[in-house]
This record gives sequence, structure tokens and C-alpha cells, in this order.
Amino acid sequence: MSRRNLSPAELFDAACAGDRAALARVLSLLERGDVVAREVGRMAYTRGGHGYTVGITGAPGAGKSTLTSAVIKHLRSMQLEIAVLAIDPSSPFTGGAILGDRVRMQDHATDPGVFIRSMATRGHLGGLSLSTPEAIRMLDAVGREWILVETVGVGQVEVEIAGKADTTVVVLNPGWGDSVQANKAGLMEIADIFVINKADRKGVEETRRDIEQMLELSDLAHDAWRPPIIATIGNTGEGVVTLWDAVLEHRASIEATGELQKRRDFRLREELREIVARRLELRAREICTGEQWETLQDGVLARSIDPWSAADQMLKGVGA
Ligand SMILES: Nc1nc2c(ncn2[C@@H]2O[C@H](COP(=O)(O)OP(=O)(O)O)[C@@H](O)[C@H]2O)c(=O)[nH]1
Ligand SMILES: [Mg+2]
Repeated sequence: MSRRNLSPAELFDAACAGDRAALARVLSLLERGDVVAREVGRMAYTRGGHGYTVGITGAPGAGKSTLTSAVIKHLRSMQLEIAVLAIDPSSPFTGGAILGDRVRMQDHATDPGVFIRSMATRGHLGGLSLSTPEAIRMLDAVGREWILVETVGVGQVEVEIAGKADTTVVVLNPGWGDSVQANKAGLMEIADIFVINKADRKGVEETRRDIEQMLELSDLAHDAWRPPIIATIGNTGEGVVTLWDAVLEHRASIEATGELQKRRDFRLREELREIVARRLELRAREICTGEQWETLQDGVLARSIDPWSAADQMLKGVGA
């Protein structure tokens, strides 16, 4: 059956019934962020609510994909159904994951219990910060209980997205200065769990001390949850069970304190605000053309009207 002929609603139903190709198509629709995407997003929104997201973030090359793959193995050994969203804006070709990611993720390509998706980072009208929660909700809607989100922890937008998971794992490497870089990038603030990956290399203890020190200086150390620091070796899977136990512990902690609900509510409020802002921005682009716009611009240039009054005139009666 060609899924291209299916309506968005039919695709959505097929995806929820377990059709992976339909799910892939629906996610592509969502990535566009257009009117069809909104229709699909609406359906997903009312259906989900059971999935738990774990963000895995850090600098490029820190070992996020390798670790993600090791975590997948661990979860599959417990027969858990999972989805992985790999967000990598650094790829110049497809906006998707880099080749290395794809190769590693091939290990799980034939496992129906794992659904892996590389997110396009361009195309969505609202950008990554709006397309990511939509995609996560869709994966939740089809019943994936664990959703792993790999993001590059470089750049303001990416770090913001990385911090939007229920539990955020920040991946660092041994060696001088890595934690300082992470701190600068804003990663310390969003960390629920620290991982020192590549623990087969020198400098694990120094890095651990650096992180401890930074924790002491931040508010994090005094919250109900103090982020643990876990050493791992991604390629062998060493430390991954400990890492996952920490994720479970963190989840139990924020569920018990009500922090999880608070985080989710906060995220939704932020998303709503962003959607409104984005639509106003698009509307602004639409109205800043045409005769009135030209005349007002001329007026401002000729100093016969000030920019604020001109803007007032443009905005009269504008709906978004
Ligand atoms: N020595 C060592 N290399 C690792 C470890 N984990 C990952 N790597 C390697 O580090 C490189 C980058 O890993 P990758 O998972 O693609 O990093 P990402 O960019 O953060 O997703 C790859 O060559 C991995 O094989 C580790 O624990 N020890
Ligand atoms: Mg990667």
C-alpha cells in the first residue's frame, strides 16, 4: 500500500497501530511546521502523556551517539520499547545525523522495539525549538515509553532544546578544561546527571573534581537532587547500567517531589509563548510590504514621522 496517498489522519492512525513507515511519514509532516503539521500535532497532543524523555547532550565527539547506542542495548535487554531522536544541526547535507551516527545506529536498524529518527533541523517554520517537542509528542503518542533525545550541546538554541527533556544527561570527557567549556556553553545548569565518557583515558578524577567544584558554586548542589557524576566507556558499555540506574533514580525523585510536573508545565507554557511569538513574527513579515509600508518608510526616512508612530500605524487592526 502506498502511504503517500493516505491522509494525515490515516497516516496518524497507521502510525499509532505500529506502522513504522507511516510514523516516519508523519514525523516528516511534523517537521514542516505548516498547516498539515498542525493537524497532525493536534492529534498527537491529545493522545500521548505516558512517554518519558531523556536528553543526552554534550560537545561534538563526546560520545553521545555511542552512549545512546549502549543505552539502547541495555533497555532492549529489558524488552523496553524505545524511540531515539537524533538532532544534529551540524550536518551540512541533510540536516540529519552525521554518517557516524547512522552507522552506529544501524546496530538497531532491524529491531522493531527501537525507532530511530534523525531530525531535520531546517524546514520547520518555527525552527528546532518548535519541531522537537512536536516530534517527541508523536513518538509518545505511538506508545514509546522511553524517548532518548541526542542533541549537540553547542549553541544557545541547541542547549535550550537539550534542557527540555525530563532528565538531561550531560556528557563530558576526561581532560583539562572540558567542564569549563561545558560551563560556558550553559550545560552545567541543565544537567541532572553528569557522565564522564571515555573513562578509558587519563584525567577522569580531575574532571570529576572540576565538576564537583562547579556544582558547589552553583545552585544545583543544594537542590533536592544533586547531579551524580558517572564514568562510562561508550564503546564497551562500561558504566551504562549505572548511568541508567541514575536516570531511574532521578525520575523517581522528580516524580515524588512534583518537579517533573513543574518542568512539563513550564515547557508547555514556554512552547505556547514561542508559538505566539513565531506567528506574530510571520505576520509582521506579511504586513511589512505594500503601499502603506512604502509610504511610512519614506516618511520615516524623510523624518516626517518617527519610527514608533509609523509602527503604530502599521499595527492598527493587525491580527495574527
Ligand atoms: N576511547 C573512547 N572512545 C570513545 C568512547 N565513546 C565514544 N568514543 C569514540 O568517540 C568518537 C565520537 O563518538 P560519537 O558517539 O560519534 O560522539 P558524538 O558526536 O557525541 O555523538 C567515536 O570515534 C567513538 O568511537 C569511549 O568511551 N572511549
Ligand atoms: Mg552523535
